[in-house]
Amino acid sequence: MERTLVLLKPDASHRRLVGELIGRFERKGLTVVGLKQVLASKELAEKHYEAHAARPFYPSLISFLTSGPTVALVLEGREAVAAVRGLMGATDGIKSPPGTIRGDYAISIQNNLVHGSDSVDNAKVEIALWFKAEELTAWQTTDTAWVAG
Ligand code: IDP
Ligand code: MG
Repeated sequence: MERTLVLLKPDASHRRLVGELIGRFERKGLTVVGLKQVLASKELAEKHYEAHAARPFYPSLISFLTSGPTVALVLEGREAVAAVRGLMGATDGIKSPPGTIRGDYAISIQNNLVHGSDSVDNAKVEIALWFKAEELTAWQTTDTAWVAG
């Protein structure tokens, strides 16, 4: 089954939306196989967003990701990468449609509450960056067989 990395970024913690956002992913049908609260170091934040290192907003983005606790999750399910990206919506909260997490809760481009891996390959790299193998739980919900492959 496919896995993806989700980060509830520090604005989710500051705005006390962590439970609400985890609930959205659970209600969709995704399974939590990893979950922890992390106060990201500058090094971890820089590595996570290294693809954006040349962008003008990069220094601000690193300050943001280190400005409070991040809740990191590994979610599993059928097409988990696409499922999470759909629930997140567009990067800019204003352009993200209502019904998506960013469309419902974000007005900012930078402070947009959630990160989700954008491909299966990147998910593998990002999961390894944020989690040790022993922090992940291999398990299946009783309704797993109801979801066609
Ligand atoms: P994504 O999170 O929707 O995949 P990316 O383009 O990968 O968006 O950008 C990573 C993160 O960088 C965004 O989630 C957002 O926090 C921040 N970001 C992206 N573009 C801008 C911008 O133009 N100004 C400020 N921050 C930005
Ligand atoms: Mg991205």
